[in-house]
Amino acid sequence: MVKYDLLTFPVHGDHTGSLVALEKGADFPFDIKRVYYIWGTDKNAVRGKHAHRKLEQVIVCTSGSCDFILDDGKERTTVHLNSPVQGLHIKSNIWREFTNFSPDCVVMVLASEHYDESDYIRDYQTFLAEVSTTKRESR
Ligand code: T46
Repeated sequence: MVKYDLLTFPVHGDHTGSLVALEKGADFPFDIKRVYYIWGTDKNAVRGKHAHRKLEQVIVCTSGSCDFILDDGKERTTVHLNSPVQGLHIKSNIWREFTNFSPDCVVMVLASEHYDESDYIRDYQTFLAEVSTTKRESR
């Protein structure tokens, strides 16, 4: 099974609308160092196609929907995101691709580290080699 968590955030709402607050602590798994968001993506575009050596992220589809394909080097699974109340927590060494964007899709990402291109593994064969080495070392 590919490891990931689907977090459900507490909602503060009343008849005027809803609000989710994300702070490190019980409801959130790490200190947030960076936030970015992605929108205006063509339905069939495929983004991502990389893994991270260290970075952890929580991914929230604040509007619309999209699919995240997660790959740990052995298996692949698809997670459909369509709620601003849910966050997909991905740790390091998971290859991700995301696609099937609805026209109103806005993906907000909360990241544990500042942007660092050297943390990216953008070549799939390099990813497979690195995850098999990491697994051997952690035995
Ligand atoms: C991830 C998925 C979910 C920056 O300058 N700063 C940033 O913080 C980020 C995230 C990107 N960039 C630049 C780098 C590229 O020139 O923005 C451009 C597009 O980035 P990228 O092709 O990596 O975008 P995605 O949508 O394929 O991937 C992004 C994140 O990079 C990645 O960490 O997990 O969203």
